[in-house]
Amino acid sequence: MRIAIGLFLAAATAQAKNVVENWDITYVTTNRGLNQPAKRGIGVNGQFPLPIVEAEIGDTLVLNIRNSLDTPTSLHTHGITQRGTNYYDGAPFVNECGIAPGSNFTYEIPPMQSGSYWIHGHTSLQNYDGLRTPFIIRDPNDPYHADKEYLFAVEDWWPNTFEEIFPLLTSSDPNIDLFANPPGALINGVSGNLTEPIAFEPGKTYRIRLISMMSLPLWEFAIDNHQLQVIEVDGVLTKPKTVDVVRLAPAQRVSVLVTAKSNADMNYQYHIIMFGDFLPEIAGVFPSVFNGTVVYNDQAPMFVADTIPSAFLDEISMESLNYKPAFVPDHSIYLNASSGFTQDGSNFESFNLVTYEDPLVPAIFSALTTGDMALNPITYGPRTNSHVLKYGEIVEMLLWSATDLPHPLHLHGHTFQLIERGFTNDTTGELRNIVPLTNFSPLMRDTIFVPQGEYAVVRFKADNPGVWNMHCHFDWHMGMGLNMLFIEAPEQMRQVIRVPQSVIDQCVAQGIPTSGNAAGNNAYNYDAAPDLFYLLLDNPLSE
Ligand SMILES: [Cu+2]
Repeated sequence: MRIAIGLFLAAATAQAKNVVENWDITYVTTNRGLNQPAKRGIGVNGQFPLPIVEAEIGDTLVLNIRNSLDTPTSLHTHGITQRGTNYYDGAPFVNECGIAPGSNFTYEIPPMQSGSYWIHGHTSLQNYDGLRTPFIIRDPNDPYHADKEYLFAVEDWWPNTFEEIFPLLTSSDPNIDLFANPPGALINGVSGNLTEPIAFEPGKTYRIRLISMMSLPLWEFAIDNHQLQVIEVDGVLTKPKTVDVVRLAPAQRVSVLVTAKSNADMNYQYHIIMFGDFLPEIAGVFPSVFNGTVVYNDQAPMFVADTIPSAFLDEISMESLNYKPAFVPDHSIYLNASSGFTQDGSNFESFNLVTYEDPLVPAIFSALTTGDMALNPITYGPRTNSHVLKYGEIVEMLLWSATDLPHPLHLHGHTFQLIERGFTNDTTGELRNIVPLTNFSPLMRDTIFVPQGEYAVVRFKADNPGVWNMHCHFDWHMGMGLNMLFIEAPEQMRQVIRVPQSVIDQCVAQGIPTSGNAAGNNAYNYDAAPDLFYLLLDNPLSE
């Protein structure tokens, strides 16, 4: 028995490898093959699309980055919990100082999870300008078998850069049309109009990975006359759930298994639809329908469907595969995601009317260097909306979206259990939808979509010492301040987090301090940190 275990470990060690990516992050001016003007996007090694990253569970991802932009950059491996490597989570002024222009930096990320993820820029919405790519980690012992895999990674591509659109987002001018230059869709990096056929053989099973790298729209995936069996949500395996259509909000991922027909008498269409109830209908743009072919037989006729299904996943009824009943909360946090306005009518987004701005000192350094003051949220500055968590406590977030905007909310470093959904105006609670509290394993994911006028209750265990962003994954909203921080177990952080010299060197190169509170001082003086300004729920300029 002892020998068998030894052999198993040796085999596992021998298989683990470094997956090395050498990326020179560069500007690329292009329209990505879409019918729109070219813009200055952000590519890798002078090219689009970016290389897709693939690994096996146990591998280490080594991302060798050269920053050839004229501004700092950083990369977030979305959904990877970064246990013990908080400094590689990629959020500037949270986990690191950003990679200085003209310099090199290496992220070394042991991916302990399998599943469907993505890697994207986290500095100044570089994601919006194209710095994003799928990241797939396979598990040779995956309980779900498929004969073959297909991937659909979908992103929107706007003809303006984030720097160009940002002043329009916050402007007090009511006549600005944010959709005057609407986006196109890219499927697997190329124009949605060039959908690739996929081949099915009778009787075989296919795993289709759906990865949303959208900045704003949602999208749906369906195959005519085929059912989709959901088996993975945001990297977490689920009990199989049969659906006709999968809808994804920005940053969400889903894997489905599809069993092919038993004969090759017909071919079928798959559909990818880019849309958003909160987006204006624009002829030829929203909603956008892209049809591709599922080929069984070149000679066979095409099946014609009457309708294309459209629906959210019923997440409340879904279960994670490993039995973990609903957590019992120790600490509940109400987070109202809402628009807010300044006295002059400028528009921001906020949690609880605090609109986020980077501290002067990255929060990881404040947590590691300020002693007992690290337990006081104000140490991280008045504009970071920091919540300090105790090691191991169960944290409940009540995510409230009472205003006219929906939000895909993403927590770094964790997956959370979905416990409850409902409507913010449901005073009697009749429409509350709550998971069973026993004999049920709530869905766990890292990005939850909260539609306008609705709320969600999620819970997670604070067992990953570090500083973690929680933000809206609509790039527009994150840029407008819908962002906050969890300072998770700062005392335990000091025992497990050893920030590499390469991270410190990037701060030194950019003159960014690596100790003290958000203002680089002791915790009782944060005058130099970005100051809180009060937002109003209603625009004072509108009648
Ligand atoms: Cu949002």
